[in-house]
Amino acid sequence: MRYHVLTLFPEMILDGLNTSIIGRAMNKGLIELNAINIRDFSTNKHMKVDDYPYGGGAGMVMQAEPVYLSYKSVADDIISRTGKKPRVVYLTPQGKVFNQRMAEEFAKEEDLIFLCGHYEGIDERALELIVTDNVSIGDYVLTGGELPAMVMIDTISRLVKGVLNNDDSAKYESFADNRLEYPQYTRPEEFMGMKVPKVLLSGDHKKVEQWREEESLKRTKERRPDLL
Ligand code: 6GU
Repeated sequence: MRYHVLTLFPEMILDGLNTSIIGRAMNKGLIELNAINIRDFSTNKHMKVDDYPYGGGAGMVMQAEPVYLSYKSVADDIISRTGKKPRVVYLTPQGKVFNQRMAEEFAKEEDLIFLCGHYEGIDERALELIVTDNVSIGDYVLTGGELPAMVMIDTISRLVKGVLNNDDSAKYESFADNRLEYPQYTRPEEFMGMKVPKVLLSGDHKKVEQWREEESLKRTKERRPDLL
């Protein structure tokens, strides 16, 4: 899986994803992360990438040209390498709300381009030319698309073969069956007077599995009844 992130803050993307499981996956070559600075494609002598909105109003709008040129710089390579146009995800609160099913769909791609906006958004003409998917990560407003892109990359990457240690752990975690995960415990057996549920110490795998299923369902009913 190759991710290409078009952004004004490439260091935010690279610094945010070089740790822990995703960092290890990059070192192992299972995923590749390419952060492209849109500002590098400004043709303005001051490296400007934004301007006032036509029609007036608050804030600045990212200009079409540097966004489009940054896209071309990666898309042309991808097309000549794979023979097909990559999906381009624009991170926007106006998009479809991201979920695990969408992550599974995106995980099938070889290359994904993420376009991160800032200020009051991006000139609609650039979006019209390049964007294939508008995606939001929830109903609240962030200052830019970088955190949402990182959220998507993290979620998609753990579905890529070899990224998680245990090949099975991707399947059995929250949302796999629209159920939340069961509670987990580790040593010691007693902490602040609280004991680990007896069944987990019993060594009876059948019983453990049954208990976990019950807890999973109980937790989902309590915390996320909307999933059932
Ligand atoms: Cl994708 N972008 C911004 N700016 N805010 C958001 C979002 C995206 N998803 C939820 N809020």
